[in-house]
Amino acid sequence: MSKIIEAIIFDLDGVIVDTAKYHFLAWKELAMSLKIPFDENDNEQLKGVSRIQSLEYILNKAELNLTPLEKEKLATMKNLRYLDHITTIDTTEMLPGVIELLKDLRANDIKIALGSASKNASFILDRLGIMHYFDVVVDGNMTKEGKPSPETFLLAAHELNIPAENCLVVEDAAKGVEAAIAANMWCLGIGDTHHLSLAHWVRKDLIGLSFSEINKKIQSLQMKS
Ligand code: B16
Ligand code: MG
Repeated sequence: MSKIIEAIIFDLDGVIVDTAKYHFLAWKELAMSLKIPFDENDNEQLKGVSRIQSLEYILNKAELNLTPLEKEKLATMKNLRYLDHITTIDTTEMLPGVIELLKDLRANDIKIALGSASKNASFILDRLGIMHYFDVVVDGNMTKEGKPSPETFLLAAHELNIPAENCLVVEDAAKGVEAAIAANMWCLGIGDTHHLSLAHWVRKDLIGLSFSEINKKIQSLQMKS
């Protein structure tokens, strides 16, 4: 079979593992300590967004101006709370269909990368015991610009030595989809079409998805474009 897609770049939070709920709890605890309201809608805005940009979003809600050092302290506090929630994370928290897809991609000789804004990405992949599936891991420690900048995904493609147009990004966040499109890559959004309208293709989840289906879908999208 001829392959348009030679590499798949996975986002982490919300695609491989359901950690968004722990980010939410940790941000909510921090926001409450600052007496700033924070709800699920706010959390949706923070998906895929770096830790410091997320903090700035929360502080802006209360028009709080803090020094860079004060912000750094709050970001560290949030991360310690988040780490408390994820220290015992295990394979039971992986999202359905992920392992089967990773195995199928390996069997089809497709390169696999991680493209996450999280600075905790390697810790989480290790805890889940899936690090060995990844040819390349790009995380928040390696990039200057967060999503929607294409930097994360372009760096992953560069490290894989695969042209951007032969990469498919799998993302759950609107900002991540924007980043994939800006990188000139194909994008599969995971979640609801309402948040992910810029993606080339949206699925509810990864259950039952195989490389053969991905290849067929991208070929049909390419013919239409
Ligand atoms: P950390 P992703 C992102 O991961 C999360 O979606 C986002 O909510 C979080 O603020 C960001 O990582 C930074 O995470 O505080 O662990 O460095 O979705 O790009 O895999
Ligand atoms: Mg995500």
